[in-house]
Amino acid sequence: MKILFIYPFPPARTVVAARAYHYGIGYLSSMLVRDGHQTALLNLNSYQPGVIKRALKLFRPNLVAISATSDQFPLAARVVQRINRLPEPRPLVVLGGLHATMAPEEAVALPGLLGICRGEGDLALPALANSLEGGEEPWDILNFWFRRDGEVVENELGPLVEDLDWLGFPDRELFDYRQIVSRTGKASFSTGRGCPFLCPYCANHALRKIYQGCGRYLRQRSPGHVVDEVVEVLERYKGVRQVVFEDETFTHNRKWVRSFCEEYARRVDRPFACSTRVDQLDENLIRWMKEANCFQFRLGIESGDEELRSKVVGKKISNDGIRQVCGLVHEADISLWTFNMVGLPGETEDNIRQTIALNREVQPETPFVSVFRPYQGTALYRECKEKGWISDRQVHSFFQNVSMLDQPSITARKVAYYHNVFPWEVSFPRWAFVVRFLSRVPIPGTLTKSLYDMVFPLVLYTYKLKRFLTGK
Ligand code: B12
Repeated sequence: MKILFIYPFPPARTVVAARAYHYGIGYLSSMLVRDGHQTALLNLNSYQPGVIKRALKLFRPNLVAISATSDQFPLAARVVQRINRLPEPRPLVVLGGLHATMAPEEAVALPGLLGICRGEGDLALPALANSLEGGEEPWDILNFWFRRDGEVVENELGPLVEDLDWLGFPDRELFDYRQIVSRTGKASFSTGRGCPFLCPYCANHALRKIYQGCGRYLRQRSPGHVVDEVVEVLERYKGVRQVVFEDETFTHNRKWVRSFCEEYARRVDRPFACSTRVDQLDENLIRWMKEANCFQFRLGIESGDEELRSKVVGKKISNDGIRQVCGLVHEADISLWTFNMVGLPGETEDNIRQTIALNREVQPETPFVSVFRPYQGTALYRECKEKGWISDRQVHSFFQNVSMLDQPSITARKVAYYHNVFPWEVSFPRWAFVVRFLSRVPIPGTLTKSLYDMVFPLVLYTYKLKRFLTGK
C-alpha cells in the first residue's frame, strides 16, 4: 500500500527551519517499508493547496499520514480540510504526533480524518496499513482513535517497544537527507526515548503518565547500535562535518555514556554535540566526552532566577551550579549553547534581566531564547488555564515572539521586546542599544510586532559573522 507522509512546517521567521529531519516520520517509514509498503513525504512550509493536490495526483497514496506537534497542528488541520474537499476517490487520512497524543479530543474532532494515533506509532501505523491492505476492519487497532459513523472509537495504548534497537534505523532517504547534509554539514541522531525528569512545562511528565502500565517509558538504544547508525550515515552521506545527538538529556545514564564514548572514539572521527542538564554533567563526564570528540554542550538555563527555575520550570539547579559546570565546559574548550525562556508564568522584567545577566556571566557561544508556550496536556498549561492567563492569540511558528499568556506580572509586548533584545544583550551588549531602539518602535495595528521584526534576519548574519571571525 502507498502511504504519503505530510510534515507541515509552519513558516518560521528564519530560514533555519526551512527543512528538517523528523525522527518520528523516519521510524514510521522504515517500519512500513519493512512490511512491504511504499512511502513518500511531502514537506509543507506553508499552506499550499496546489502542492497538496499535485502530490496526491503524482503519488496516488491509499493513506495519508500527517505528523504534527502543537505548533504544527493549525497547519495540519488546514491540510486535512483541503484533502477532504478534493473529489472522490480520496485517500484515507490519519494524524499522529505530539498534539494528537496530548490533546486527542481536539485532534480527533477534525472532520475528514479516519482517525488519530495516540503515542508511538511504530507498531500501530503498520498494523493499520496491513489491515487496510488486507481489506479488514481497522477499528480495534491499539493506539488509534477512529471516527466511525459519527462516533469516536477510543482504543487503548498498546505496549511500548522495549528494545529500541529492534526498530532498526529511521529512514533518512525519505527526507532527501543528502540535501539536508549538504546544506547544514550536520547529521542528527536520536539515542533513546523519554526523559527521567518531570519538568512541568515539557511533554515528558504527561507522556509518562499517559503510558502508565504500557511498559518502561525511559528507553535507550545500545551504544553499539547508535554508533552503527552514525557510521552508516557518515558512509552514505558525504559532507557530514558534525554529529548532533538531539535527545533532551543525553548524559542521564553515566554507564551508558561511558560505554558510548569508548565506542564512538574507536569508530567515529567526527566531532559531536549533545543536549543535557547542568546537574547531569561533572568533571569526569566532561573529560570522557571530550576524549570522544564532543565539541559542544547545549544546556538549559531557562531562567536566571533560582526560584522561578525551581518552582515553575521544575529544575532544582542553583545559579552557582550553572556557573561551575559552564566553567568546566569552557576549561575543557568545549563550545557552549544555552537554552532560555522568557514570558514564564509569574515572570517579571527583573527576572528576565537576571537571565540575561547569568548568560553574560557564563558566556555561551550562542544563547538561544524562546517565548514560553504552555502546551496542552502539561501541568503548566493547566495552571495557566486555571488562572485565566491563556489568551486566544494564535502562535503559528516556533520562532515567533508572541506570548500566548496575558498575565499580571509582564505584558505580551514586553515579552516580545525581551525576546528580541536577549541575544544582543548577552552577546553584543555594546550594540544592543540599536535593537532596543528598533524593538521599541511598534508597528501600528499589531500587538507585539516592532520595527525589529523587519530587520530580524540580520541577527542570523551577526552570529555567522561572529563564528567566522572567531573561527568557531
Ligand atoms: C528531538 C526533539 C527535537 C529536535 C528534532 C525534532 C524533530 N523534528 O524530530 C529539535 C531539536 C530540532 C527540536 C526542536 C523543537 N522542539 Co522538540 N523535541 C524533541 C524531543 C526531545 C524528542 C522528539 C523525538 O524525536 N521523539 C522520538 C520520535 C520517534 O517520536 P515522535 O516524533 O513523537 O514520533 C512518534 C509518535 O509521536 C508517533 N507519530 C508521530 N507522527 C505521527 C504521524 C502518524 C500518522 C502516526 C500514526 C503516528 C505518528 O509515532 C512516532 C514513532 O513512534 C521532544 C520531546 C518528546 N518527548 O517528544 C521535543 C518536543 C517534540 N519539542 C518540542 C518543541 C516545543 C520544540 C521547539 C518548538 C522548541 C523551540 N522553541 O524552538 C523546536 C521546534 C523547531 C523544529 N525545528 O522542529 C515540544 C513539542 C510540544 C508540543 N506539545 O507540541 C516537545 C514535546 C518537548 C516539550 N517541550 O514538551 N525538537
